[in-house]
Amino acid sequence: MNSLNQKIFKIVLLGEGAVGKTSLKRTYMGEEFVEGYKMTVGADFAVKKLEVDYYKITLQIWDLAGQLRFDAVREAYYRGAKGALLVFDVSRPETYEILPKWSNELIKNNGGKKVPIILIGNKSDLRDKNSQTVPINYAEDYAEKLTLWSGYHVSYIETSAKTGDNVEKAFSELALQLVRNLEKLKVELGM
Ligand code: G3D
Ligand code: MG
Repeated sequence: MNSLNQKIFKIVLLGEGAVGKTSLKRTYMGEEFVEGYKMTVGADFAVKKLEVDYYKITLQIWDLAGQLRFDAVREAYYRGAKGALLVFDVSRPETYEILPKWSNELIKNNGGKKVPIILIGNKSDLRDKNSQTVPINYAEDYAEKLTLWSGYHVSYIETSAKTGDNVEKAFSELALQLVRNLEKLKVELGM
């Protein structure tokens, strides 16, 4: 493996407050799932290394407060993002309805550049306990819309940061999209 195959990607977690962004990041990083809601102040990031195909990938995972007050922080947050996990809470339909606001914010603050996105329905463990959950086919339809809009294939994945279900898969699926994108670029450039 040569150094050309080592890549660092900044990715961002997007979505309304309390959908589980910080919990997803923590679970993925192997940190304990903590009950007791703490607002993320400003932004912070975690670093995770993984291998995809022949690439050594470093994911810089940025996590921002859902709260919209910190304008300056938000701009720095989106700048240079190469991909995003767009997260809603399956048990709170309003967090699904507002997703377009987040995808538009991402593009607006990223120089108009569209990037690979994975749509995440988090808190899948609450599906059985709650009759008002967002239907899976709604989320799949929206992922299809995002695919047409962004020009990248957008998968829909249901996760639970609480049980850990599909959390690893969500991040590695995004990493895979980022690598495929690199490969596509190489072909286009005749490399
Ligand atoms: P945010 O970073 O998007 O704002 P947090 O969201 O990660 O802070 O999570 C908000 C609340 O949702 C927390 O609840 C957290 O424990 C809970 N949560 C996150 N992911 C899941 C999940 O997959 N399943 C369930 N059941 N709960 C989840 P509390 O009550 O601790 O404040
Ligand atoms: Mg948070």
